[in-house]
Amino acid sequence: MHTDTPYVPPKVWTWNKENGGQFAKINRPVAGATHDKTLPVGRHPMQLYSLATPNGVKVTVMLEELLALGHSGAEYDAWLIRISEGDQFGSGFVAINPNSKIPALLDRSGPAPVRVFESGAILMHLAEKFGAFLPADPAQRAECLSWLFWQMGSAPYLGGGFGHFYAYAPAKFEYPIDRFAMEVKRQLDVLDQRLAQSEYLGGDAYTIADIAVWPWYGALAKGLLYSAGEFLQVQDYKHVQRWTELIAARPAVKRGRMVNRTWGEPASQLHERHEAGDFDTKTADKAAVSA
Ligand SMILES: N[C@@H](CCC(=O)N[C@@H](CS)C(=O)NCC(=O)O)C(=O)O
Repeated sequence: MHTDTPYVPPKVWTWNKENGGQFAKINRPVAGATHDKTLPVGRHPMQLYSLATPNGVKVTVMLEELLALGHSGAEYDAWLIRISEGDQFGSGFVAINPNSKIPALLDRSGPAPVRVFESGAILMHLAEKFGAFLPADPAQRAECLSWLFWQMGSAPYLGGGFGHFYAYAPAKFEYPIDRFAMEVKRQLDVLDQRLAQSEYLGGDAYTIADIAVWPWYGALAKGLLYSAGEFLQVQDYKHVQRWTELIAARPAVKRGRMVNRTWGEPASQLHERHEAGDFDTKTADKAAVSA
């Protein structure tokens, strides 16, 4: 509970279930399943269990990009995991991701299903499997993977650090907001300086580095994350702005953003995706009409 008295940590931390904050209901200090629940399995080689947060969008964009290139092996069923309702703690989900976070992929294309969790690992798995969006040339590959892992290491400061204290914490505290705003502006400048040198993060080609970074930093640059555009003066990062628009215009990106989305314009929400035609017939606006 927040009070004005300075906090003195006790000798031993204990779990205070009433500590407030937007995610207090789902946060726990232990791992593992809370209930039995089998996951549904569709007919396609790739079974994705996810939600359209930035981490989820990385994978649906990648699958849509692969399909756009003609890789039919990337056909997928995208099942909705409602993290605010604790679906990530169902036994079936935990068997695929012991870390209980979306996105999680079950690749059923081989003799035995392969589970993959962590969005960066999923992007690499798909890129290597289909030989796409990850350059073969060793120097270009190293540059691409460096930016991919930059994203994995940096975004927690943006989401769990800045976003949490600026938008979600039960009260506004200057110290963490100041600390994480400084870090996020530094990160935007890192991207801006890189994108002043090359069209995409990895170089001349669009790669899984862009697919990983765009859902977070592109959304931030458009002022769509945490309503923080003005606070962080995102318009000043001109090269990030150019790159954000370039990627947003890709048809596969437009589709990928819609999958497993349960908020925003009904026409932008495709709660589950099982067929390419679902984008035309099953968005929330149309589902509401046919219900
Ligand atoms: N490093 C992970 C982060 C995944 C992650 O944080 N997922 C969030 C949604 S964006 C989640 O599932 N949260 C549910 C929870 O923490 O219980 C990845 O990139 O896959």
